[in-house]
Formats: sequence, structure tokens, C-alpha cells
Amino acid sequence: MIYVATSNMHKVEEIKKIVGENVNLQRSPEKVDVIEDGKSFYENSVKKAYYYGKKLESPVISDDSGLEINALDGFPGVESARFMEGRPYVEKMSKILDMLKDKEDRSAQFVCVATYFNPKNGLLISVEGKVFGIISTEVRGTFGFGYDPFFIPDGYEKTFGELGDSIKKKISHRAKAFRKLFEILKEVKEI
Ligand code: ITT
Repeated sequence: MIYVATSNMHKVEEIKKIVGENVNLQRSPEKVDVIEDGKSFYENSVKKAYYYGKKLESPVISDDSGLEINALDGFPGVESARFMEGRPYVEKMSKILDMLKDKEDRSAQFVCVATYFNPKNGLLISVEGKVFGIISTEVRGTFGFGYDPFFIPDGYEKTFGELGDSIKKKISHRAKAFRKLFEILKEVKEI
């Protein structure tokens, strides 16, 4: 069994769909006070895996992720969860749409760094996944979570909020990172 070191239920659900039924994943039973003050997804992902793994004395995986908008120099990036914290995502997205209204470049990417840490043998593996796309001009769709309703992945005309789980689990930043991570875990016989 591997714990998923997160307080975000949406992540757990998505990761379970990506890796399939054969792997026993459980959401972490307790919240560990990890200060996510890293300057990169990688730093925060490693921090979460390391602290939860030490605390739970068991193998854990973590996910640090977010949206980078190129015309805004990568904002909200590692601040994706903290930006206008406590406000509904429709308000956060509407604020960002406002910031983008005079920008020609609407390109953006979702980034996910998935980390596995086993405190019993000290093994730590981090893998990054990205999905490229554009920010739509309006918020559309109700599937997914966070910024999904205004992100249109390359090759599609609909937002992740409209496309739903079956597409997202194939092409998302999280899908790319976790598929690769679990391939490596099989290769090194951790699972
Ligand atoms: P944990 O730290 O407890 O895992 P969190 O939600 O705070 O949960 P992060 O610090 O990694 O996680 O912040 C990620 C934020 O980036 C998330 O809250 C969303 O706002 C956004 N995000 C990440 N992946 C996303 C996705 O697949 N779809 C939409 N928004 C996403």
C-alpha cells in the first residue's frame, strides 16, 4: 500500500484512475504541516513526500502541480492554490481572464511533479509531466477541478472542464507524471 500525501481529494481520484486498480493507493490518514514555500513544483513535491513519508513511516507519493501562463511570466505557477486563497475558482479564473484581456499570447501549461519516497530504504524518485494548451476566453464546463474550466489542451477545442475524466486521464500533466513514475517503480521492483 502506498499513501497519497495530499489534502486534495480530486488529485487522489485522478491518480487512482491513471494508475489503475492493481495498485493499492490510500489517501494519507493525517495532515502533515508542510510549508509549501519552495520556488519550484519539484521542491514542494519532494518536501511533501519527504515529510509525509517520515511521519507515516510508510511509502508515499506526492503531487505538486499548477498552471503556468506564459504571458504572465508563469503566474500563478507554484502559487496556483494560494492565489486568492479561499475564493471560489470562478472568481480566480475571472481575475486571470481580466489580467489576460490585452494579451495576444494565451498559451499556458499545467505542470505536475510526482514524487515517490520510501523512508524504509531512502529511495526518492521525482518525475515531471506537462500538458500544453491555451486559456479560453471564458469559463466553460463543470468536470475536473481548479483551473480546468478555462484550459483548452492542444489538439482540442473544449476545456478540461468540458472534456471530462476520460480525456484528462489520458493527456494531463498528472497522467504523464504518474504513468512514468509507476513504470519506474515497477522497473525497480518497489511495486
Ligand atoms: P496538496 O498540496 O495537499 O496536494 P493542493 O491543492 O494545495 O493540495 P498544490 O499545492 O499542488 O495542491 O496546488 C495545486 C493547485 O494547482 C490546485 O489547487 C489547482 O488550483 C491547480 N491545479 C493543479 N492540477 C490541476 C488540474 O489537474 N486541474 C486544474 N487545476 C489544477
